[in-house]
Amino acid sequence: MAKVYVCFCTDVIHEGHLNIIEQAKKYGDVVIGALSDEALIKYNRFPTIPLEERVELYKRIDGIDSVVVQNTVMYEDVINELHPDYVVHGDNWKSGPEAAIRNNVIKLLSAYGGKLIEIPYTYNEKVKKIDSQLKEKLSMPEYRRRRLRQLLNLTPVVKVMEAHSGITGLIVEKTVVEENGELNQFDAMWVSSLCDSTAKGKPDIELVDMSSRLRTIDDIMEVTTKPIILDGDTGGLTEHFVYNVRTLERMGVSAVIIEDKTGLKKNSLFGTEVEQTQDSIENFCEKIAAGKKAQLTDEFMIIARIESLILEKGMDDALARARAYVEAGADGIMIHSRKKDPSEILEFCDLFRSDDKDTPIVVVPSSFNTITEAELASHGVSIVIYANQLTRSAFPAMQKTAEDILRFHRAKEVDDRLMPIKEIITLIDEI
Ligand code: SPV
Ligand code: MG
Repeated sequence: MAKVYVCFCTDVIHEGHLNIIEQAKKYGDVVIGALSDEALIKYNRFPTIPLEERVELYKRIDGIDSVVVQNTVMYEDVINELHPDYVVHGDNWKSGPEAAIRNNVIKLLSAYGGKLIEIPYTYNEKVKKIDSQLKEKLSMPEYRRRRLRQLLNLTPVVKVMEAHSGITGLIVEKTVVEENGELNQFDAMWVSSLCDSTAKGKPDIELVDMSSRLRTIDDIMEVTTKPIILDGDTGGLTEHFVYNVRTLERMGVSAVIIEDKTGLKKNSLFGTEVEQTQDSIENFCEKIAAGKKAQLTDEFMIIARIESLILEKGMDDALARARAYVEAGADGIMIHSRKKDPSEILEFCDLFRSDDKDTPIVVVPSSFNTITEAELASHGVSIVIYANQLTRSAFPAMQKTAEDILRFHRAKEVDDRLMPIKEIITLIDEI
C-alpha cells in the first residue's frame, strides 16, 4: 500500500478534516502528523489541549494507520523519515505566509517523485463556527492568562510588541512573516504606559489612571487572543496594588511589570535629566510580596523592574535589587537601560545568570536597538519587549498626511500611501 501523510494542527476535528482523511484514504494508508506545541505557536495557532491529547484525538479518527509527531512547521524531518508517496492538504495554503510551507513540501516531494494532493478546503458555516469558538476559547481569561508561562517553556525568547488599542492589538495578533522558510510572529502584547498615555494625548506620569488602563486592556482583549503584559508603572500604593493584581488576574492579564520608583514617576528614557526617585529595596520587596500574596492563581506573574542603570546607581545596586526582588517573590525581573550600547544590559544578564538560571529576564531594547533577539537570548534574556515602535511609526505617518492635506487643499496627493478603504473595512473580523 502507498503511504499518505496528512499534517494536522487542530484541537477539534470537524467535517473539513474528516473530508481530507476520506480523500487521503483513497490513495493508501494514512499517517497523521500532530504538529508539536513548539511548532504550533509559530503557525499562529496556540494549543488549547496538550500534544498527548491531540495525538489521542487523531488516533480515534476512523481508518487511520498511525499518528506521528511533526516537530517543525516545515516538513523536512517528517518527509525524510516517512518518505510518503503522497502528502494530502487543504488547498487553503496557496497564498499568504503558509505558501512557504506548501513550497517546502513540493520541493521535498519532488526530490523522490512523491505527490502533493490538494483538497478543496471546507469552509461552511459549521466549520466557521468551530473556528471562531476555538478563537473565543483562547481569548477567555483562563486560557490567555496562563499562555505567557506556557510560552516561556516553549520558545527560547518570547517576543512582545506594544498595543494600546483594538487596532494595534489586531496588528500584533495577526502579523505573520515568512522568513527563510519559517513563520515568525509576536507572542504577546505589552500595554505600555508611554503608548497608552500618548494615545490619550497625556504625559507618561501615571496620570492615566488604572480604570482607563483597564479599559484599554479590555478593548484589546475583545479582539485578540495573545497574552498581555501590563506596564504597571510603580504599582502605586501597596494597598491599591493588591486590588489591582486581583483585577488583572480576573481579566486574564498574564503579567504586570512594576518599576522600583516612587513619587512622581516619569518615563525612564528621560533618565537622570528629570528628577526621579528610586524606591528602597525594603519597600519595593514589600510591594512585590503583598502582590504575590494577593494573587489567586499560580499563573499570573509579577515582574520587578529595576531602574538602577537608568538612574545611574551602578551594576552592583542593580544586581542586589534583582536578587532581593526574586527573594521577595518576583516571577521575573526586567532590567532597563537607555544607553545605545547594549553592553551594560549584557553584563547585568551574565552576572545575574551566573547564580540564577531560571528567573525570566525581561528587556526593552528601545535605545540599544542594534542587538537581536537571538543575541539577547544567548545572554539569558527570556522576554524581549518592543515597547513603543507601533506608536512611533504611526504618529509621523499621520502627521505627514495632515500636513499634506493642508498643503494641497485636497486628499488626492496622500491617497497612494493610504490603506485602501476596502482593506480597512475588511481588516476587522465580523462575528
Ligand atoms: C513604556 O513602554 O511605557 C515603558 C518602557 O515603561 S520605557 O518607555 O522604555 O520606559
Ligand atoms: Mg512605562
